[in-house]
Amino acid sequence: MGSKVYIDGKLVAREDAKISVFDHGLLYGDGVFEGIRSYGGLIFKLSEHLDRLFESAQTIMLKVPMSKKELEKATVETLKANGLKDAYIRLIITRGVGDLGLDPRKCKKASIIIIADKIALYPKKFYEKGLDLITVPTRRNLSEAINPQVKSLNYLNNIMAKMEAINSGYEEALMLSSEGYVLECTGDNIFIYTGGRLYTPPFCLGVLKGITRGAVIEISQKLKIPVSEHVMTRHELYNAEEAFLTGTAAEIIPVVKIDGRVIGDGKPGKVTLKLLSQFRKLTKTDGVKY
Ligand code: PXG
Repeated sequence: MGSKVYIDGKLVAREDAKISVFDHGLLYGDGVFEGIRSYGGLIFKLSEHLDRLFESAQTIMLKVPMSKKELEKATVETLKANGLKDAYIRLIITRGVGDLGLDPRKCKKASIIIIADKIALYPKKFYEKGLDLITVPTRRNLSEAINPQVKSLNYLNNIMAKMEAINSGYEEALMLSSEGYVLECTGDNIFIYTGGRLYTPPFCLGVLKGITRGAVIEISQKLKIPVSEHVMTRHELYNAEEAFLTGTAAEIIPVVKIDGRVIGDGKPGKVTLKLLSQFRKLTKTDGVKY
């Protein structure tokens, strides 16, 4: 059985999964998306992802031509059609077909695309040895311009940051706000652990409302580790006992060096590893079954 992609109510073969060159998703990055995972036939935090998708759409004034319930059904249908139990799911809503002008009123109907594929896991060494981050010159988008809380199809800000990290010989970039506060990485939120407490930047500074970030906060509360959403400069990061990233693809990745400063003892931290093992337990038991 070949793989199938869901486009506007139909499951089509991967080779035939095509959209118009006049779709404003392509022409202008006008649309929103989600990256979701399923683990052993359980879709992790699906309702949280659908809520975020609809919030992103509401902010960019894009009407999703389906209810959350219908989208959930379509996602399950796509996973089943692909025979995948462990998958990476990409849910995309584009503004739809318009003309060569910006005017979104020309786009009569948004398009819904659901791609389910095998998850490309990060190399094991990231988890065993930890990541080495570098701060990049490109600052995170201003909330007043393209709000980072909107998971839009325009990811150039993050791609530029990723490119700068790669050009400097690093795998991942630390992104700051225009004022120099710590925000997030190119596709992951950041946490530090210091003095018995976890700290992560608040949404209002301009970071994505990570679903994994939320799950880590939930786990920390169960483990009685206090968590604060806190404005931080790099000074706090450089002097943290532990640091880690959270994201759907990454889960929890330890950070052992930032801009040449060794974090803690330079090895993945104990609290970080504890959170990772609890997170992996959660993914095995929590989710929408299909
Ligand atoms: N910040 C940003 C900017 C993101 O794009 C996260 C944080 C983590 O959010 P979740 O909800 O996943 O915990 C993201 C999401 C990739 C990839 O290929 C990653 C994301 C989006 C698209 C692709 O690594 N990250």
